Amino acid sequence: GQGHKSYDYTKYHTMDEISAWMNQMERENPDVVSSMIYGQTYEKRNITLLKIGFTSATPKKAVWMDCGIHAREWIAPAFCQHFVKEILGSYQTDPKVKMLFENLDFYITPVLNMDGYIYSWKDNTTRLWRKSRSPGTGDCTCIGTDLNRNFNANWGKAQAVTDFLVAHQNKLLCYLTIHSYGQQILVPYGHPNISAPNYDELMKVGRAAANAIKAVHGKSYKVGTPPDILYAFSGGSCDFARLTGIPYSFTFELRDEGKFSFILPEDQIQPTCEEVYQGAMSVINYIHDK
Ligand code: ING
Ligand code: ZN
Repeated sequence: GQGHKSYDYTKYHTMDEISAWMNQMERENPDVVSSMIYGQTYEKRNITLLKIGFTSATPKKAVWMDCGIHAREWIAPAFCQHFVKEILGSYQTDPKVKMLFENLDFYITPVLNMDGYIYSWKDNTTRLWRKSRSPGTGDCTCIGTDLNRNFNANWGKAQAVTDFLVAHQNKLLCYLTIHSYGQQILVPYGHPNISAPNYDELMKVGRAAANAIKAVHGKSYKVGTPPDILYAFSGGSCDFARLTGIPYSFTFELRDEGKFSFILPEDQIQPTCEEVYQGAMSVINYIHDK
């Protein structure tokens, strides 16, 4: 029941390495980890999540986490891997994590936009790729769909997640989607004219997470809706999750504030993951205890 010792969590990894790592997590932790394929990318890769928790005779509530909706945000998949490593390394000794494993299932997708992620690793000219690799629609001959603008659109290329969230909406308590950069915790909605029924509570939980983050390495993460602290937009996964009925839905924008932007140096992987782990756990412990 330990995270793999020799995997280097302080480096960015290729899709092949991450896929091998996922297999390894499952192999080494068969009692608490199972993988599930829930869709296919445009280039026919299997979109796979890790389901983590104790098996239970009674239905459990669940927490969703996806990383790597946007290809160039390499710190996001690195965070998902760090998070999995941490919970697998501590559930046997840390009573709080053990309790989470008893009462919740984690559904974690380390790289959602696999095609885009692989493309962003190709060479220097593709490193800043954001979108998927599917052809555009209509007149557009360009390649790529922005997966964080296509939730709740019928032709949406984010269909695999949409279907999963709808199919599991009754058990999902919490939706976390990990992006970079900007150091923000975003709460629904991205649309400027609507607000979530539990907006006040979402802000309270978000602020507690930001405080937990700040306590680790002193970094400030802003909390608010996208129109309030970033920009208005529609079709985001965080909005879709909240509209579907998942009560706690957050977008985490990890480091930095713009100095290195998407090309966050590898020496910031570990501190970023340490602080955001505490932020995510602050949210998860709140919804668990509530
Ligand atoms: N940022 C998000 C984006 O999709 C965002 C910001 C998140 C806006 C949620 C609205 C809602 O543009 C990144 N870095 O992708
Ligand atoms: Zn993003």
